[in-house]
Amino acid sequence: MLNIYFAGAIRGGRDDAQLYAQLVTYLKTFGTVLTEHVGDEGLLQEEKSLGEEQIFQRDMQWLKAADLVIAEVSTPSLGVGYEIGLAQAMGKQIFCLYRPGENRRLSAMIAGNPALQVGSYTRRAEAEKLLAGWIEQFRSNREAGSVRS
Ligand code: 6K6
Repeated sequence: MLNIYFAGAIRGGRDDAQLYAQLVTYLKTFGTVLTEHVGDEGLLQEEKSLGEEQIFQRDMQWLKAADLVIAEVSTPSLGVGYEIGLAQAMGKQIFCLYRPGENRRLSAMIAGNPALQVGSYTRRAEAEKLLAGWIEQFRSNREAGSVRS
């Protein structure tokens, strides 16, 4: 079973919250999504009862436990950028989904980072296709022993 860490903007902005929820639902067909709250307003409200440090410590534990990290990076977020950097330092496989928009451009720290796989999409179905392809690739690399488990 795969442990998936899904990252998406929280304080960075919740414009894509519904999309995160849909992507989390899709990802749950492949494994356990450790960070379901990122797409769930109800769960996120519960998170408010946790202190900031508790949130940080718990998310770090989940990041360590994750097999792969999927970040939706269309809404710029300090937290998501930080999670991506840490995941890279931990040697995790990281896949970034980006929806180009008129008034934004993806940070060069993500777009120019050869350690990340960044996929652009317009519609959710395209994002899901990218996810399915990445997860398939991750699984076959893991079976071949080229990715640590
Ligand atoms: C509830 C309402 C507002 O804030 C909360 C509780 N906060 C968080 N709960 C869980 N994970 C969080 C929280 N804040 C940030 N994160 C982590 O950072 C998530 O894993 C997201 O991927 C990322 C979002 O960072 P920001 O900078 O956009 O908040």
